[in-house]
Amino acid sequence: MTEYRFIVVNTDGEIGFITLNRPEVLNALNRTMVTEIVTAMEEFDRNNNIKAIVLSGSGRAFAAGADINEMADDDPIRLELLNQFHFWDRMGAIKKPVIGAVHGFALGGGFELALCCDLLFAAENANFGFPEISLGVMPGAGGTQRLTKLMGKTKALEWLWLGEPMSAKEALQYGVVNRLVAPEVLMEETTRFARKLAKKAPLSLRLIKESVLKAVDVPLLEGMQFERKNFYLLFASRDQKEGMNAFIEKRQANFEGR
Ligand code: DAK
Repeated sequence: MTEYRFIVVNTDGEIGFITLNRPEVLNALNRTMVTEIVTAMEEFDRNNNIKAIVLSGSGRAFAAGADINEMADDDPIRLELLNQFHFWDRMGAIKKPVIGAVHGFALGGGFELALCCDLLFAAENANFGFPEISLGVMPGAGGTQRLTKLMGKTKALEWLWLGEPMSAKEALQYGVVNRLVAPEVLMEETTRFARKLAKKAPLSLRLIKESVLKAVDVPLLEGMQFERKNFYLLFASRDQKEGMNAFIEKRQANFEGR
């Protein structure tokens, strides 16, 4: 496995865990850390033994945003040449389920990182927000787009303009997170859910994710056509035969992801 400086990567059965690990700066995302997160996600995505990925933060936060010290002197040409957005795009292209387990602050780039996850479990003490406006900038790694698609224009504008934090309860109310749990059981509950997913037919998980992400971007008819192709494709899998035969034979299906 690759050696990492700012994240901890480990596995437990079929679940891959990525933990942001700069607790002394509330897991502020420096460039190396973002590269490491993507590298670890892609390694898990390629690993046939891993069925789902859980992303979390160590210490008292998920992540308090991009590292302000690192970007304070940036200029547009340097940003263009660094092409850091490329890494964020790669996060959005992970095929396996990615579940974020958020506690404490998820601000700015930290919130954008959470929004790259497919599902979010939040501790009751989680705190989401886009404080970029107080720094004289705005979200640039998908925040204005992903938040708007989740909660609608008017609420998203309120949060992005004010830059104030959103409580975990509000995040649940507006469909930003899936579940709210007590901080002490956040990892346990998230892992339990990930294990449930790990038992499902892997190709179905993958093509459902692809189809749902498509729905966010395209008109209904185009999305339906895309869905249909994926539906046909699953009938070419051994798992479709296994799943249906198992039902008929009244036994548990044994999925292989093929
Ligand atoms: N960057 C660097 N250091 C940070 C940090 C951050 N974002 N957030 C916290 N820290 C550091 C603090 O400086 C402090 O360090 P020391 O003073 O101990 O050395 C340590 O973490 C503990 O923080 P505090 O002492 O401030 O803790 P408090 O509980 O009092 O306050 C806080 C917690 C989260 C309210 C506060 O730390 C805070 O306001 N942090 C900044 C939050 C913020 O503005 N985040 C948004 C940053 S803008 C991009 C992609 C994405 C982005 C940019 C570019 N490209 C692909 C190019 C995203 C931009 C952003 O996220």
